[in-house]
Amino acid sequence: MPLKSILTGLALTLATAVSANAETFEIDQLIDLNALTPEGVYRFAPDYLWIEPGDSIKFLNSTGNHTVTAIDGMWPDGAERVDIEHQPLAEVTFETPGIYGFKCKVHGRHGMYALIVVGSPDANVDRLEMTNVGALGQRIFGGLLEKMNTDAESRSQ
Ligand SMILES: [Cu+2]
Repeated sequence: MPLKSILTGLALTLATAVSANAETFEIDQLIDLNALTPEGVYRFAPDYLWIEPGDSIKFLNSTGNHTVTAIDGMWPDGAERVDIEHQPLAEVTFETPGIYGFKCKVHGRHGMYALIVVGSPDANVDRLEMTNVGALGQRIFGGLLEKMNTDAESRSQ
């Protein structure tokens, strides 16, 4: 077999392997009147995920009052912004590594925020600006970034 076709075959095998490993996750949007804390009432579930480049997330229930919206200052350079409204299901594939901050435009003031890490936080961890989320948002993102740091430590071992 000529070398070129061997290499082409290898490249195809690798591409297939990468896409075969891509995973799809789900994030639901809830109004939970039985929640124990005010910020638990309106929430993304889960509100934190670490995924790999090429993975996808299905955002559920952006109907009625919920949105899935990129937060200015908490988004990697070059990554397409997300702004989902009035859709029962929207699937987004994430390719650009970094930290992604999300809010619900309607319930952000009640603490409806989420944090997603794609691959590694390094791209924008030193440039996160949380000036747009208020004191409650900063407290919530503080907790989510702690989860991220714990994950980063366990992944580096
Ligand atoms: Cu909402």
